Amino acid sequence: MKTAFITGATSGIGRSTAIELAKHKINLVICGRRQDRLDKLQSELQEEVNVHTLCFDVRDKEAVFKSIESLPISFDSIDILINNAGNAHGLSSLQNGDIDDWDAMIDINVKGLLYVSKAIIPKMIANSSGHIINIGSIAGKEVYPKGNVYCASKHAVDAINKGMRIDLNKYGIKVGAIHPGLVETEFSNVRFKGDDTKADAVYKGFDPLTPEDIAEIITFVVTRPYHVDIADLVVFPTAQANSTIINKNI
Ligand code: NDP
Ligand code: 8X3
Repeated sequence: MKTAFITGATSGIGRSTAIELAKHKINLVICGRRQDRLDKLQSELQEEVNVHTLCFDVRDKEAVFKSIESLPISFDSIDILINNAGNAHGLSSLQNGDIDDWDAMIDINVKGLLYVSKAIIPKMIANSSGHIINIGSIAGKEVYPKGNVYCASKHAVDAINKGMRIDLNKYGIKVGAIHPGLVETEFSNVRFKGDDTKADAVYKGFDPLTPEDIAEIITFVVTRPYHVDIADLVVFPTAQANSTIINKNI
């Protein structure tokens, strides 16, 4: 049985991916900062597969490496890494931007992804196999008004994804990114700092993607035969044409 390591499994896309991969009998290491949610998900899934929880902040370099080193032997060999933890913090013009929000987005979405990858890649190289899925965003392909630093962080994920694939290719490790458009999760609650009215408005008037939609796509990607590497995938809800054009009448 394979083992998948999922960051950001306490909510949204990461949580749904854990549920979907469990249906495919893939053992799980689920990560996040909220241990109560990790425990709940573990108890929901552990009848189907083996589940280990790791509670750490991806910004904390030392905690990332210590947590991953602490994995019991039965979870030590990671076949699939899903670099999903991330969020937007704020939506402001650059001149009005909050420096703490910038730090959070760069530290979590970019540096956190790198730390986790750095801790896991040596195990994949030693096994000459592995599959890394980086969750980017349409914000990594386009820049939209007031998206500045979040878009920059996701453009960085796009570049890191491409760089990883070049560097890991010779070890037989697959690398690919999935770039969703609007997915209804806790993403906008985090972006708008708990303002549910603002968050809900983002998904009103059209059918957004669900986290299950993305989880099914991730599952499709990681269950392809070895010779198939889905390298880069943009996924929109049908009502969305690009990062700014959303048909709210359909
Ligand atoms: P959610 O807010 O629902 O989930 C975010 C997850 O990331 C949570 O499990 C959270 O766990 C984890 N996380 C956030 N900060 C940290 C941190 N410092 N350390 C460890 N874990 C952290 O949002 P989504 O599911 O939507 O987001 C998942 C990914 O998808 C993100 O990378 C996001 O940028 C991307 N994305 C989302 C889109 C959307 O429209 N929703 C579209 C395109 C991309 P905890 O708080 O427990 O630490
Ligand atoms: C999340 C999608 O358009 O809100 O990455 O930035 S968007």
